[in-house]
Amino acid sequence: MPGRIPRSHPRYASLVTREKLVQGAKEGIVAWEGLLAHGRGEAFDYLLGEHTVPEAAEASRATAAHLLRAERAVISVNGNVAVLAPAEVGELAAATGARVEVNLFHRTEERVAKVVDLLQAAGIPDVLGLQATARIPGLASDRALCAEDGIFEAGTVLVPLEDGDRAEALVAMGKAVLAVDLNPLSRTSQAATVAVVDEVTRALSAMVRFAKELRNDPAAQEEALTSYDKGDNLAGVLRHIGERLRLASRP
Ligand code: PTJ
Repeated sequence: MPGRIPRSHPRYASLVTREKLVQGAKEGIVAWEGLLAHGRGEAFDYLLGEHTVPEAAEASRATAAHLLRAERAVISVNGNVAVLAPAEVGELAAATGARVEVNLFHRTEERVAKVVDLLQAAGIPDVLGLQATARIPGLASDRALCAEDGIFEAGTVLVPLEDGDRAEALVAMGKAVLAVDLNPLSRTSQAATVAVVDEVTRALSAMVRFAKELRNDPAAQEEALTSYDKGDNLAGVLRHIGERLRLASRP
């Protein structure tokens, strides 16, 4: 519980975030494996300096432009994202007109229902995912189960904290796949159309700000899309990590 963590602790925010996820796991919202995934994310965030690097902001701006221009866009939500950033998911859906769908890797009907409830309690009205009416082709895991009028038919899908298999399968379906993943080397980051290498709460907040800024400005939306180059962007992120390691290891 956050109450047990002293506010004076130098890593207070990080400990509170961990506690939220542990509590979410105890309540059956976060998969136990989600705790391991968070640890991996934290390690990359540490290497990045625990802030949004300029390349991540640029990728979040391109993501906002994609969502605004899409005819049908869906924000895919798993257990970790639901616990860490429910308000931000709702704000981004409202700002862009995207729909929200719960899609789980470690899927049980009970956990889907709990995640849907959490998102509805956060004020998101029309959450998809309870009825799995379609399958993503070429994907053996339960991640393939999705809503026909949601992820299956969407042209654009935002996939925070994704596993690489589904990102690749969605790209193979011809969709624009917008990923948020702190690991710039993951298969998800490599496969995605846009790869935002940032912590999910910071990334979604930035996307909300950019969506509001770009909403009535088609020329700026176009510029956000054309100026983004994924290869250059990821190379820039890796340079930040390399530079931090180089400085820290100077004798
Ligand atoms: O709720 P479920 O059943 O759908 O399961 C969700 C997890 C996250 C367990 C599932 O999608 C999974 O196993 O994911 P992976 O393959 O472990 O990948 C998660 C990626 O997210 C890793 O590359 C992490 O670095 C990254 N990550 C973890 N926490 C964050 C993050 N990226 C951004 N923000 C975070 N807070």
